[in-house]
Amino acid sequence: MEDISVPFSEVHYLTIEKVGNVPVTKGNFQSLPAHVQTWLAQMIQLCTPKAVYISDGSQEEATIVTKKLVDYGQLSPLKKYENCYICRTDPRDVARVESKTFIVTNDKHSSVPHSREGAKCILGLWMSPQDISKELDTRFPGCMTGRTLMVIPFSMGPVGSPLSKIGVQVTDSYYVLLSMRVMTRVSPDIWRHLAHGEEFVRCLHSVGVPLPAAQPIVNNWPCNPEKTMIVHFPDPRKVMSFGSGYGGNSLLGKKCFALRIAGRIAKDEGWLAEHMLIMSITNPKGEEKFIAAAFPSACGKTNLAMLTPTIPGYTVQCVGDDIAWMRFDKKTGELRAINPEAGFFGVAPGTNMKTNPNAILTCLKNSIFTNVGETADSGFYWEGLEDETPAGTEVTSWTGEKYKLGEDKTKKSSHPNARFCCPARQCPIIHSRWEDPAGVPISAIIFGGRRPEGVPLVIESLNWKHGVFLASQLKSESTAAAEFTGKQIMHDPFAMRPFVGYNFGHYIQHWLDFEKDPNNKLPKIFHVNWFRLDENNKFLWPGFGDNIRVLDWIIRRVNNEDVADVSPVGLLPKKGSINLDGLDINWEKLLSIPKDYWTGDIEETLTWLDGQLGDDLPQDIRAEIQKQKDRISQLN
Ligand code: TSX
Ligand code: MN
Repeated sequence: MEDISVPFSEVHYLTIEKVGNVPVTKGNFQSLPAHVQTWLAQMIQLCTPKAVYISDGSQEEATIVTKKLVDYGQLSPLKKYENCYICRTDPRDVARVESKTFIVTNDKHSSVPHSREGAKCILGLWMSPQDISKELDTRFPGCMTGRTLMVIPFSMGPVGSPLSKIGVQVTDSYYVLLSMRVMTRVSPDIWRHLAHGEEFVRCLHSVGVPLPAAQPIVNNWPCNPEKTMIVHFPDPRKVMSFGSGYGGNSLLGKKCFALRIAGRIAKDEGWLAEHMLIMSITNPKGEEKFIAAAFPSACGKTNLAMLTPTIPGYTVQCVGDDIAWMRFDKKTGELRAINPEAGFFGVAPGTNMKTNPNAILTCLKNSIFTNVGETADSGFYWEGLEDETPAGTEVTSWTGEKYKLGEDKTKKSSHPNARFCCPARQCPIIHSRWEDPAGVPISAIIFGGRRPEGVPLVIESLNWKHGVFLASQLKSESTAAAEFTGKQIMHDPFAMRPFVGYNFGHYIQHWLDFEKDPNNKLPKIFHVNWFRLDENNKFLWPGFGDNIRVLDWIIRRVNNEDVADVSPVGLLPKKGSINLDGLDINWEKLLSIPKDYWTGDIEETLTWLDGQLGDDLPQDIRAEIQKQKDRISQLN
């Protein structure tokens, strides 16, 4: 199979720049900062590409690369929209692979907690530097043979903001180049910000298929599933990812950098890198508040980030849908947040003009769709779009199967983890300050889970420590995005279980420590559950746009309105304090705290946290658990 690389072929061979014996087909290697050159030269020597290409992130570049990928057959245009493309992957490469995601440090317990014997730690995988070296030595040497090594300079966060961080990704995937352009800020300006030897996160990625390929390439999607491995080195701020071209495995700015590596940097520097959306809510009085919210997968985080309120007079604006970098302002004490990303990489199935019109409107141009279906008129299609697509429409599924909508209900158009990748600036409700280098001030932090039983619509924490406890015991009915299937309630503390780059006990302690600085204006912490069921398995809460009613109550609490009552599990809304106009809600069932359920749940939480974290579970959290136990025992 031919390499599709080297967009610029008409170069004068005699004048072409070389690194070692490898030609540079775009960009000027010698002009890069010296410490970047040093690292790149090592990567080039390791991966032995046939050419080096320095990306400038421009539209011209994207147009050329896109055409190459269309000619190769990895992308095809969705002609119904402007500059949109569909991509179908090798069906073996469709999601993040947690079992192959490692954190490497000299000391095991700076990466993972001292789990109790017999408890399998699911809060990160550690490997020793010696063992990982052996693994990497069987993968990276020569891995780009016959391919082009691309160099992508990017910023997480607005270029030049004091809250932003710089990375450079090396990759042999053009799909990654195009996606990184959407999800991060790729620009030659980055080089100026590294001109004085400034730190950057070193990201190396290879699909792991040197040419000629040893094995058949499926769907024109080179990957190496047997050897996939995503490796983090938090101390030297490095990521090495091999074998997968998909999402979080390959767009290294996102989960690898902005959560795992940045989380560790944040611990060292005294800030927070969290799996949170950022949104603003303006009430009918014109008062605006920003909130951050963390949910495990399959809870509709992107839908909440772009909510369309059902009650008049409220406005929601979106700052980000996945990651928040936050720090307490030294002067004012406010918690200020930026969205380090520049795009949305959202789960497509379930997204439609009812559940999330703003997401649909965001991805009608300049977007890439991966593992979705395609309609005969060259549009996208996925499960959830039934009501917006005429029955009888012919669909080609992500696996290439053709069928007519409505004829065979067992046919699936899309992989459950199919994604849209679109620029955030196209979102109709993107906040005017979404790229404010100073960030936005956060008034409340919300945690949520998919909890079919026992857990009320909303709980306010009693105080900061109790809030950190609420986040530590976060659980949710399981997800489509990870490799776990079946309906189980899984622990996902802080919605960070797959994304923490260091010892989870230290992570919880880091959160607790923010209380120690009296200058910090600590936001109130809440827990929400849109997913409680009644005895007939019917949702007790309409969710979606009606969630504004809960957000409104949360903002009242931020303003210290007297609308909450103390309960053993936290503060609950007083009856009548949530606007339920026009809804038919069973308040008692939605807000009840059944003693049996909570008695069992707190016991299970303690067992789980103690098993996972052992002596790394902070004493403050043990104390919160004991206090909550005592309060629950007094329930009727
Ligand atoms: O995203 C969701 N949100 C948050 C929206 C801002 N979903 C979809 C979850 C999968 C990603 C929800 N599903 C929400 C919700 O608040 N609530 C539910 C559960 C639900 C589903 C359908 C109905 C009601 C609740 N519809 C009817 O009862 C008609
Ligand atoms: Mn996420």
